[in-house]
Amino acid sequence: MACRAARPFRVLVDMDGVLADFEGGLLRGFLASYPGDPHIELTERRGFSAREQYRCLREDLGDKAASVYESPGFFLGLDPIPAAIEAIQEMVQMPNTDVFICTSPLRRYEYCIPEKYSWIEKHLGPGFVERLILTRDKTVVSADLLFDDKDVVTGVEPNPSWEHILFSCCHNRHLKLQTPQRRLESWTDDWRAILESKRSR
Ligand code: DGP
Ligand code: MG
Repeated sequence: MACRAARPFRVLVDMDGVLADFEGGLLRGFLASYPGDPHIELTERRGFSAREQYRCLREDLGDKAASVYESPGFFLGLDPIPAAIEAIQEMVQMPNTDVFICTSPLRRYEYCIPEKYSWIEKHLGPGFVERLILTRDKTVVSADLLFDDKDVVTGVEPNPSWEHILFSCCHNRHLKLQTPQRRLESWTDDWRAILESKRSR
């Protein structure tokens, strides 16, 4: 019987909150568009949905927050998360390692989707565009690791193949993890050790 070689180690890296600073861009855009309204400082952000937290602050603010990230230019204009570009460039060079960027588009996708492609090309180069996976359900994508700032990543697959590493972001910093869930504080932290420990399991 023919033996199949083991496939390369596969890593999924989320985009918003992990590579691209969605929260910083939202606050900057909100302050520029609605200077007279109350806003939520990044240190006060709680929960994945900024729209929901703004709505709780005042009913009309949820839609105003959404209008910021649904505007043309929002996704393309996001700053990279510190050290993210360097980390992903290094990760992709690692032997026996496949890296993909796995991100969920907005339901109102008309600006979001093309701008996500353009952002990757702008910050990581045209070759990286081949690595972009857009899906509303990350559980159906198979991999060894998923770096993602969303505290709970769910979908139709109850047992995703990847281990979710929670990437720290203003909205999840206060959360206490359930063991054995692991966290990466930033791209200057030891992400290489996480890959190595998973590889050797
Ligand atoms: P992820 O791939 O998990 O990083 O998801 C990012 C997507 O979620 C991106 O399209 C923006 C969207 N998103 C982020 N915050 C909110 C929010 O407060 N409300 C809604 N509806 N979408 C949000
Ligand atoms: Mg994210």
